[in-house]
Amino acid sequence: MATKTDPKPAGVAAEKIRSEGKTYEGLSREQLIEAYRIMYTSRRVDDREILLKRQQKIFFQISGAGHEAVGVAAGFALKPGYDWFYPYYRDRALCLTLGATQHEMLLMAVGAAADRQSGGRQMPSHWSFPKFNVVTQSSPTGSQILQAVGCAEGGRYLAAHPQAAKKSEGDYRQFKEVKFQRDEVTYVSLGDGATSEGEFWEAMNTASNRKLPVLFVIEDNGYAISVPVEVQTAGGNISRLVAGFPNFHFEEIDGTDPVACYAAFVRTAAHCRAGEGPGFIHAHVIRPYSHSLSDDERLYRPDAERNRDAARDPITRMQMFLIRESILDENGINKLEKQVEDDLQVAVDQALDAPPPTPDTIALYVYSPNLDPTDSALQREPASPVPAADGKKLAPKTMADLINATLRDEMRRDERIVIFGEDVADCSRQQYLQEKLIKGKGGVFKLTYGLQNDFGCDRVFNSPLAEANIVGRAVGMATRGMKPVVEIQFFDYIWPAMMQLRDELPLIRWRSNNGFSSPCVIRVAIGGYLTGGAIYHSQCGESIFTHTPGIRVVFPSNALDAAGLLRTAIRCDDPVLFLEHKRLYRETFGRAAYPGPDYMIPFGKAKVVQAGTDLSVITYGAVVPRALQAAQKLEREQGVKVELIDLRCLNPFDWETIAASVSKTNRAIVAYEDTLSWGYGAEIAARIADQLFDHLDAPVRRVAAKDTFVAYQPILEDAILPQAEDLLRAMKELVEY
Ligand SMILES: Cc1ncc(C[n+]2csc(CCOP(=O)(O)OP(=O)(O)O)c2C)c(N)n1
Ligand SMILES: [Mg+2]
Repeated sequence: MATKTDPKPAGVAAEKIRSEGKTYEGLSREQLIEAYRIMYTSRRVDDREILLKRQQKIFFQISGAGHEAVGVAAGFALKPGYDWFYPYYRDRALCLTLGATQHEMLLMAVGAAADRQSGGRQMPSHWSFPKFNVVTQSSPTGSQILQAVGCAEGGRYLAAHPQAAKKSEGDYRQFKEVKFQRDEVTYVSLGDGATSEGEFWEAMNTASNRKLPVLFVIEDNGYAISVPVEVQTAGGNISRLVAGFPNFHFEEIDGTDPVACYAAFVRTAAHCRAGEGPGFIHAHVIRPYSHSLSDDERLYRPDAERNRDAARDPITRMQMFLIRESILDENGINKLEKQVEDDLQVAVDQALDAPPPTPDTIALYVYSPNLDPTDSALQREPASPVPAADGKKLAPKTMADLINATLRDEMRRDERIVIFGEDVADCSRQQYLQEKLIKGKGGVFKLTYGLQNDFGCDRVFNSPLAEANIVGRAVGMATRGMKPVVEIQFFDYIWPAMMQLRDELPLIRWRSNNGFSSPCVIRVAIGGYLTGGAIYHSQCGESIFTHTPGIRVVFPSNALDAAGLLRTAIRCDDPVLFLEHKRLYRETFGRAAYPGPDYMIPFGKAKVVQAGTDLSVITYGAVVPRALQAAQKLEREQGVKVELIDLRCLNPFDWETIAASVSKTNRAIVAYEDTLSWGYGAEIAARIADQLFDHLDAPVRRVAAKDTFVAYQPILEDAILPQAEDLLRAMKELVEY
């Protein structure tokens, strides 16, 4: 093991005196004993969990065996509750060093009600300790890395805008304690296998480019389940591949040697804290216990290879080191281990006695328990339009104008808001703006135009062309209490962010038992009817997101609703997917004067666009004006009165308004722009059939797109998407049924 000492003085007595004060890369003898105690505890918790799993007293086990030394070293070099941590599942020793207890770990393993990390929702070793800034972890390999980047950016932003951290009444800020340190570091660790995930490279790119204080730790045990590192990583060594990223401090170390690891962490953390950029520690470790209890590595690793690993076991190496350095003798080691065993037994007994959660807790924390965005009290009337200088009323504005105005007013009101995405800035090369050489862009649809100019480039900036990067960073920032309002340029390109949108963003609160939350806003340009938008600029697909618990989904059809709902989205304590129909951005339909900086519409409240008695049409988005056109024609031609309902918000949706309407008209059409089968309307139709069956005089009909993608040629596009004529035909059929 690496030690840094003065040359040995002559004579035993002299050596004894010297060795009392001797340190090992700055670690005292007491710290080394403590390191061993934690490493040994970590290993023994794994051993006990394995036993408990075999006895079917717990339901899953994954160990940190072989990774203890690097974890303890990181925990010694960094500061719990000051720095931030995104540890992966093998970081048991790190968490113990930061202050977590074996008791808390075992409560998670049995899935106890008292498991504060997740309330019995997550597998063991999915760490979450708010008091130490250990942020809730999930199972997808690599999804934590971009969040760590966002977390580091959040810290840096807050250091530059300290007043933004202040609590404020009346919106999400009331419920979030925001803390930051000027020289904080964000630790994120992952395995050699996880470095193959695209999100790893996206995170490295942004951390490097923005010189962020992120400390990447690769715990390289040579395998990802059964796949060896040379298959995973070109050339077999990740350090060689990443060496070209600027601004990094790199270390490649023996991760089974806590002293060498500690020294590397101290050097790397100093680089990060000084604002020089990110750090990268590549630690070679071992994996003595197979991947998990579901894996038997003897199927793909011969004994000789496994024995070579065993010879580097950090627990035995550390034991031998302590004895060799006369820090502990055999007796001392035995005493320490006995104490660990005794403490562990108490923790195991307590965990086995701990009652499980009751099933009535399952819906807790899917959404914020503090702020209900459906509360009718949020509703505000539009401010009366300010008369223009010439006394005339202000000209009605488009949906695009009002979204832009709402963003501007909210940014003025709440300094925690940052906006980023592809092309959203006015101009990344600031000096062009300052010298007034250019006008600025502000988004491909110009929705964010002028915001960088008004609020500066640390609040409005371009991201790389990488959607997971946008959402993952937003999740990390929002976890810190920031309010990122990010943009996905086209719904058709939301899919690279799907891991973040499905497995991370909506789950942060529920899986951490309300320990963390991530209420950001994802604005997305969506939809077709563009004449030439074709397959990749016309998609809908909202039902994929309404199918995901934990994320609110909003889809306005007009300018006023867009303004009111966007404001609610921004002030909300839940994550929101805000879908903006491209065709409606500048449509004449639904223009309005700006309703002022307080205008809000609660979520889950539909709007009755026109009242009627003969048939209910339930729809949203760009189908609203088409349905209105059809309904007006039907009334002119046949005197049929259609009740047209614009849902406005898809999750939650306004079942009460639907039920009241269908109970009155006894006939229902659900119309939507997405493909017919498995679309959003299928759920509404099923609920009507299920709960309003006795009121129905006709089958529930759906009008939607054909089950294809949207084609380029306008004749095909028209045939694929639902048109006013399709709606009219269905309305006629249903009233005549
Ligand atoms: C996105 C994703 N794909 C697959 C898995 C299944 N899986 C869990 S761990 C693992 C291997 C991880 O290997 P590595 O990153 O080297 O970490 P190690 O387990 O070796 O410490 C795989 C494939 C997963 N959890 N997430
Ligand atoms: Mg591995």
